[in-house]
Amino acid sequence: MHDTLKRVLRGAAAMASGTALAASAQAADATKIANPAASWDHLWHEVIVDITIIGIIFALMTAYFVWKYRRRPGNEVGTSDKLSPASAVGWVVIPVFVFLSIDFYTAANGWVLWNEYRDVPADRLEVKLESGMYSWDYTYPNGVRTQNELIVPAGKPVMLRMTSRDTLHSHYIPDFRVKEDSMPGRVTYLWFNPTKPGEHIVTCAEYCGVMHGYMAGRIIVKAPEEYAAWMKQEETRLAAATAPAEATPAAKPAAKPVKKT
Ligand SMILES: [Cu+2]
Repeated sequence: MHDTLKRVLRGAAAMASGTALAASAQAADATKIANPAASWDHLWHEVIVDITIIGIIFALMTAYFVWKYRRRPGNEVGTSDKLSPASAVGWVVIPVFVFLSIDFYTAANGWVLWNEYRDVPADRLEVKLESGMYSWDYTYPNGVRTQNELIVPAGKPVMLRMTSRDTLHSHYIPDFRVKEDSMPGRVTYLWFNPTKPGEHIVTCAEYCGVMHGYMAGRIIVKAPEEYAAWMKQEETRLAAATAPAEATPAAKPAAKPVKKT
């Protein structure tokens, strides 16, 4: 509870002043969240608890009033007390403050988490992503490229720096609770922390054309040693493909340009 209170206060401060935001972005301390998926889930559960409590209060109040003001035999005519202006205002203002405070609480928590999420851990694997109709094209720091399949090691945060070669797309990885638009002329980013080997779906979350629904990919998380072996193999393949032409004098010139994917 103490932690939550601190988060809310920080959120309120951040909402109150843009300079607080800038200061927190420049803070020297390391990334505050290790696993965005867990943090977003935590926020989601908070929202669920909030709206469940509000929902139960409303349901009980409704049931009570339905019972209290039920129709009586003999078409009884009720009498009502006159509401003073002060209590009329009170009946409006107090519930509004109670429910708005819950909204602000949730909004402040979301704000804090978003700011923390924008800080990416320094020990990350950074991969470039170019999206296009209709594929996800990943380029690793060493030049290795993959299409519609991002292979990453378990236990290391992964950051995607994204752009688009045609229109607006949105790289969505539901399992990791992260989604970010990729668009022409701008570089955006997202990050996630795959903790154990497995496969996860990638899907385009922004309608981008007639084949939008087929723009699916996969994140394949491998154990670190398996990832290293895969990467070594890809590096060898890349080196062979980009070897200088004079190294193989017998090779015929390519008939047509190799189409990059
Ligand atoms: Cu798309």
